[in-house]
Amino acid sequence: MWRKTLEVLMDNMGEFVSGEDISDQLGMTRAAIWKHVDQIKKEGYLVESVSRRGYRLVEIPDKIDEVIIRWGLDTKVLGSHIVSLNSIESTNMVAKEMAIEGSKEGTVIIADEQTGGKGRMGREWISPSEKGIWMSIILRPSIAPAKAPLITSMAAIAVARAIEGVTGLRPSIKWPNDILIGDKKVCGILTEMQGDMDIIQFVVVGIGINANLDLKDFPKELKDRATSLKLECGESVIRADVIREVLREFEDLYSKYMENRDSQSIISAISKNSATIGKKVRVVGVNMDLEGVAVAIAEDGALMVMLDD
Ligand code: BTX
Repeated sequence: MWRKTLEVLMDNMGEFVSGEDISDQLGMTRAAIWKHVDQIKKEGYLVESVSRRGYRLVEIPDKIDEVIIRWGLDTKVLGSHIVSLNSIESTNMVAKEMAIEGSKEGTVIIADEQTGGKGRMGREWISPSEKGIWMSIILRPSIAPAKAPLITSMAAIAVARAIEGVTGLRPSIKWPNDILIGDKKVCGILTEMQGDMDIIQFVVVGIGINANLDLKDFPKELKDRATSLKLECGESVIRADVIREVLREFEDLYSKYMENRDSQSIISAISKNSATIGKKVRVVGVNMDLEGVAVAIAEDGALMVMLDD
């Protein structure tokens, strides 16, 4: 219930609101409001209490909380339902369970910490507490499964744009699912889907962004291959600001694509920012191991590789 009081204080950020006004708005006693404010302070928000003037929210902490993320979020679908969790094995796992149970398109599951964060092909994704953005988005696009890689591409463009918008850094996209700053990984995307031959039932887009990790947060083997927004800009970012931007950019690309089914703008955006095209690559999959030069990205989001032969 304290979140209701927090919403009122956030709507009046920087201004005093009397306990009486809040209790009238929420239909609760002033004693209840007082308890809520006490809880809000314990949660790390800076609230001034001045007798006869009321309460004033002065500072919002860098927290993963649905109220903070929703604040000023102007998307229609993505983030229409947000579930924020403290610690969980993997947000993709929770999202898949929720999608199977019928959660609606645009649901976002986000956690402060993942104890078993997943990369592709069973790899591990390091997700320390309070340092990053570990989130999964449920989508229900009416497209053929073969087009699913486009969703990963949209997410990658959205993350790159959000990072640039919030920090001014210029990330590049390593096909298909990594965002780099320089040659270091700052974000990974894990798209998982369920469907049959012709139609997708749901897609879960898992996005891991290293927001405020310090060098000591990375294991030894990743120290020179991974980075964080904080390490690159020299100051911490407010994670909710980045999350809102990702949701906004992603929704923009996704809704346009669902409307006109034209992948060209996605392909050209991802090609323009590509850290892969023109490079020698080794493509390792479950049943393949190929080497060649990445030449282009195809209409369905696949990477076109020119093999030596
Ligand atoms: P990937 O398989 O492309 O990358 C995994 C590899 O990246 C690891 O083997 C390791 O070398 C490196 N790595 C691990 N953790 C990090 C990190 N924090 N920063 C940089 N490099 C790292 C990429 O898979 C897809 C990752 C998706 C993560 C999100 S978080 C929310 C959602 N829930 C979940 O369990 N996974 C997704």
